[in-house]
Amino acid sequence: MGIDFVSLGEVMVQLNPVTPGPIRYCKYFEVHVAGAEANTLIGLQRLGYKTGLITKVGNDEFGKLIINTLKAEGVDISRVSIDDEAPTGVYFIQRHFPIPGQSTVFYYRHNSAASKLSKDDIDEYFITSAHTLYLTGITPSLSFSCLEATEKAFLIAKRSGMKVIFDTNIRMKLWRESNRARKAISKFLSSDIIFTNPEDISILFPNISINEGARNLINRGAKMVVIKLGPKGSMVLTKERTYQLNAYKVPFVEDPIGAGDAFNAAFIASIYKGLTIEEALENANAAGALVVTVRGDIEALPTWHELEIFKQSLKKTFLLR
Ligand code: KDG
Repeated sequence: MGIDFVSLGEVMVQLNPVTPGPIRYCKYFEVHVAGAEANTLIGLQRLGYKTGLITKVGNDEFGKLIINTLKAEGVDISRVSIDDEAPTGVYFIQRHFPIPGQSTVFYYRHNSAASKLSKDDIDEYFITSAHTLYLTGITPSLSFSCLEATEKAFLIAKRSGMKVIFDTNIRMKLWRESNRARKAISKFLSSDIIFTNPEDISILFPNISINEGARNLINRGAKMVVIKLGPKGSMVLTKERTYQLNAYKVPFVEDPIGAGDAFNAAFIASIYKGLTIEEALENANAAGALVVTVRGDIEALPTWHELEIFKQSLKKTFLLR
């Protein structure tokens, strides 16, 4: 079948206000399609890889929009199913309020079609047709059946010798209690590459320092632990050493949501292309920086050529890293 990366997770319609500020005053909203796993897969598509997604959408207009979008981006949609009972998930974004430069999400996804994903949707043949399984901590938080589906995909991949990449992506609005998040996410920490951030590490390892927590992840078998520090840049830990790179400084922030997924796609694509960890971090920081300058998670995901133009343009101006 020839796909490189396979994933499972919810894709939603994102309603992003044209104006910043408290959402109750926002009159006009743009419609975007987004979801952590789909964002990264689309990022990988733009960087030349073939991807496939297992998901469920409602039998509604938003579901049709999501299918059309995934298809247009080249993602294999043969395992996207339609649930006749439950609706497609939706979320709203509030931008630049109460913290300028930051966004807040409001989910309308409880009992959504994707939350009904279950073990039965995990097709072993489809999973093993890829060389890498990409998962995030969002899918297991959606429902018990989603947790079971994620575990099944993980076990199939591990058993068949595939690579597994996992982003901890702890969304406390979904987990509600850190104990629940910790218990579920711990099941996936023997992945080959782990993407995370200091907040997630402190939820996973509450009584130790961030550095020790990150080291714990290496001790559990991860070959690389990639720590995203937002505007402060990013780090990679391997068994042998630590790498760190400052972020690109962009002239303005439109909406930072989705930057982490863009970062992941560029990092993964760079490593799989044989680039060094330093080069991968630079590309990942660049892709993340680009995405914060545009509303929507997938629109500004760059191609290799666009990444180069972006990096060169920032190097040429006084907005140095
Ligand atoms: O990483 C960006 C995602 O968080 C956003 O698109 C919404 O998938 C989403 C989620 O579950 O929070």
